[in-house]
Amino acid sequence: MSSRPVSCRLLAPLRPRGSWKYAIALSTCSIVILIFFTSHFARNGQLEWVLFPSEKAGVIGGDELGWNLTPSDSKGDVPIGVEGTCTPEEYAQGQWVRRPYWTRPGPLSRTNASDQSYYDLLHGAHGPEKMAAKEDILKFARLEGCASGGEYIWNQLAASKEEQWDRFPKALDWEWVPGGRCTGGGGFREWVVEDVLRDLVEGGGWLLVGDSITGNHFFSISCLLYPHVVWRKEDSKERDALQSLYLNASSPLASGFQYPADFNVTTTPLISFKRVDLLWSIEDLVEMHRKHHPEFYVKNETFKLFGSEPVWTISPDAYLDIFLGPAATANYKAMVVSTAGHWTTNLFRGYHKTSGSDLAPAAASPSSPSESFEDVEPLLGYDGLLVFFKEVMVRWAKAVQLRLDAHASLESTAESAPQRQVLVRAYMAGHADCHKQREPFTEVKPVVNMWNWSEFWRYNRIWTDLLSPSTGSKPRPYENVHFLDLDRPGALRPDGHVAADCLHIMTGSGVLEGWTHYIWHYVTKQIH
Ligand SMILES: *[C@@H]1O[C@H](CO)[C@@H](O)[C@H](O)[C@H]1NC(C)=O
Ligand SMILES: *[C@@H]1O[C@H](CO)[C@@H](O)[C@H](O)[C@H]1NC(C)=O
Ligand SMILES: *[C@@H]1O[C@H](CO)[C@@H](O)[C@H](O)[C@H]1NC(C)=O
Ligand SMILES: *[C@@H]1O[C@H](CO)[C@@H](O)[C@H](O)[C@H]1NC(C)=O
Ligand SMILES: CC(=O)N[C@H]1CO[C@H](CO)[C@@H](O)[C@@H]1O
Repeated sequence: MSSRPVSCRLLAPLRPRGSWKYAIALSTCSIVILIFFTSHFARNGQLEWVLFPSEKAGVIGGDELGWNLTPSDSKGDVPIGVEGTCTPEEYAQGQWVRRPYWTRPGPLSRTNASDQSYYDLLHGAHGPEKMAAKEDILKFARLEGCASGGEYIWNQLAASKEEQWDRFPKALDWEWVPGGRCTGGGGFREWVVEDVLRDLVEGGGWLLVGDSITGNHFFSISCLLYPHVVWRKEDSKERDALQSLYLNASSPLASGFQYPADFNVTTTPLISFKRVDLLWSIEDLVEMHRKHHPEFYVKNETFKLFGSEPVWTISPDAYLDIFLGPAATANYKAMVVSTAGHWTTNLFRGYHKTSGSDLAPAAASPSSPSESFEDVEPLLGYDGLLVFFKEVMVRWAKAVQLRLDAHASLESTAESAPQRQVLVRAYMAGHADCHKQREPFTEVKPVVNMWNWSEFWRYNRIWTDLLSPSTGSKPRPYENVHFLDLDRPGALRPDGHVAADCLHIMTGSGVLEGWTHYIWHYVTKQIH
């Protein structure tokens, strides 16, 4: 493993000199909120009222900031800075409802569980109930095709193994009906492909950053937006080369949009996928590990953090350069990241225990605060790896927010520049024996520990603690970095995996499509 010196610009802002800007932004924000609170309380004289985001900001009684004052007993704690009416938690608190594929226009949720219009529309017309050819899967999924093509398509659609065809069409007969305020009443945006494309063109696209599960997600989007997008990969044979979906200039929809200045239909992607397994480069992680955990190196002069498992991963600066590039090649508004699947003690071989299980908690070792590293025992197994994960993701969130702030101040003269947002999508565990499963679960079951999937929830917990506000009155710690806890719908779909394994997710079952639907809603409505 190389240990060449790291020249990572993101490590620099963590020095005290770099934090002033963030501190000023935070305190300015706090002052604004304080003044706002004080003036409203003075005007209304009602201290029990809390700030609550307007259901229709600026339409019914919204004030100048787009917030409404609503009695505190109305609806749970909605954090300041998260507008709108269908939070990730509410979306995820729904259920899978069986709706035969021929009664639905596509794999996505309607917002109204009792809406029968598709049944009415189709007058009971009945589609085939057996899969006879792999192409049938598109019919069952109600997809015309997928822009991201090749033979690969049949793996992503889970149709590659004939001996599993008896899973279909049932696996595509389920619709996610979200919970809370997302259902009925227009709380959750209805999926309309033209509206989605308009938002991607006019409001800015998405850069997806993550491992092969994010690759699954990207593929599914290429089907949802087909034939209005065309797929291209950067000119390189590398597995991690950037892949993008561009607007299909011949699509009849293409003439109906208002294109931002510098948008070029040929070169401005709507959605891109950059493979990055760990969110940091190997060199970054080796350097940070030495800094945070000298105890490993004191005990063992030949200690190595990484083993020999292959991994594709680069520095945050490298993918933020893509994200924040010029509109002609990068008109992105949102970056969606996810990681955990490669954070194993197999890749991080230095954390593997030579005896005992990596999953077992470390024996409690008495420690006194005055200890130097020579006395500290390295903490091995997942307990230790998760400590390190947390340390580097705290640095990641700070670094990303600082870079967004720096970029926003550079761009403050250009009025049309979108406010960039970074969304961290929760990581989802797989299901044991998934190819024998024929129905969704109605409640989440404990994860069976294959490939150390039983550890994934701990990575998600770290993101929750890091990115979610602890109370409704506290500003979010990283204003433009959000956590989307969307893993429940997928956790309820043991029947929704690809043919080759039980972690990757099939396109068309509604899980990946639901992520896309929710992210679109979140970016354009919740935090607009
Ligand atoms: C849901 O759909 C049903 C049937 O179309 C309709 O009667 C009902 O008003 C709808 N509910 C909401 C909240 O839109
Ligand atoms: C682009 O759109 C046109 C018109 O709908 C269609 O004929 C063509 O097949 C599309 N191209 C791709 C690559 O999907
Ligand atoms: C868009 O990009 C292509 C490829 O680089 C270029 O040939 C074309 O001139 C550009 N169009 C405009 C309007 O700038
Ligand atoms: C020291 O680290 C190397 C490389 O990680 C490892 O192979 C070796 O077993 C370690 N030695 C001890 C005594 O832990
Ligand atoms: C794929 C992987 O990382 N498997 C490991 C999960 O945890 C067990 C128990 O520690 C290991 O033996 C596996 O190698």
